[in-house]
Amino acid sequence: MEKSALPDPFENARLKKGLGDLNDQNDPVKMILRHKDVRKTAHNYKTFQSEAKPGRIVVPSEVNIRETRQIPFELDPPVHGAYRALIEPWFKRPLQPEYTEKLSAQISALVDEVVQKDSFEVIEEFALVLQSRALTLLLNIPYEEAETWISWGTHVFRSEDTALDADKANILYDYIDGQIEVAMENPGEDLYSVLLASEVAGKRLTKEEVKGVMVLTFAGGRDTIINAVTNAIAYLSEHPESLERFRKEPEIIGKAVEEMIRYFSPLTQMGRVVTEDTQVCEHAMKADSRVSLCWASANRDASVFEKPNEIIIDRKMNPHVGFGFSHHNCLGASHARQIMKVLLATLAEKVDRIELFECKENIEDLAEFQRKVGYDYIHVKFNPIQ
Ligand code: EMZ
Repeated sequence: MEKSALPDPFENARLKKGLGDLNDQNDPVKMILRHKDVRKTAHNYKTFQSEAKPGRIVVPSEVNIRETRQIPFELDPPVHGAYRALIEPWFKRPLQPEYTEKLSAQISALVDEVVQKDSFEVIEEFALVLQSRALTLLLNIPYEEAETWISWGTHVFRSEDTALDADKANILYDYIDGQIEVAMENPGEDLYSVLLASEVAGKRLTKEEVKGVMVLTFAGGRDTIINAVTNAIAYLSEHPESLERFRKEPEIIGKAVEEMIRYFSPLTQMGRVVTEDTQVCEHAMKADSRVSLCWASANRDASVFEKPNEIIIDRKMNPHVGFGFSHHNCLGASHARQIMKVLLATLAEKVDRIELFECKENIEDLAEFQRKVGYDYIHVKFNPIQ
């Protein structure tokens, strides 16, 4: 097996039952595993809600480490739509040419930094740095601020010892509270200031609502982007022919990004809370119980994807759910896609071959299932194009 492979642990359960079981902090989760069921459930926000107690739709549940409602993520229609409409244009800025140029300059500089090294660790020295620097563009704040976020490590709620680290979460909350105060005293062109000046249904956003958008922006795009970047580098180290294709046919890069997002599925699953007695996959579910939409499993469903366990770098039909589905599709998707496109193009331009040395897999423990999501560490060398 290739070191860069991400095996599919859900196949058996998906074929046999379509469901999986997870006991998450005594608040069990019925995992929905088939592509069709995942999409159907995601669409039905009335029976499967996101607007539950803050933190409860996340798996593992964050109810014990978070009170702030993440917006628009933890709202449902119709309220969801009003917030989403307000926030969405800002999160589409990554599609503007000036944004892409700045992102390209950042990523080029970073590749130039590491390309000289005999070996470097991708997560700490590359992916975390890349994600943090790119976030300064999304927030429209000074580049130097990235240093603070780099010092927080790869996940804002998770540390080495625990999946739900309250002390770590408080660092983020206090930081955001502080930044909101700064923006109130000294409004600028940054996301905090823009949100503070915005209205939904004729009412100014409250500080708590602004905090809700900011927590989502920091938390949702952190380990997900870091894993996508790291997994892409691991894959390319074992598939130099793909780098070669990006050089010769740069027009396939968009498809390659979608295929990587499908295959890596950086976010394994997202929960919903059941609002009334119902059924999923012929299984009775009680009101107030939890289900999850397992994007990672749906993305390997052989009834939808031919050769689901292979990266087909220019896959034509690719209805993946790596960025979620329906109303709650990923707000940061434009930013994430742009990062991945620029990354692949920059590597193709500057790197001849990637050598992979030692690595340790990061396995997400989902009781019944063990899912590799990326690495704890991975050492590589970029051999430059001469
Ligand atoms: C939440 C989530 C959003 C959650 C779309 O995903 O990402 C997770 O990484 C965070 O822990 O709070 O933001």
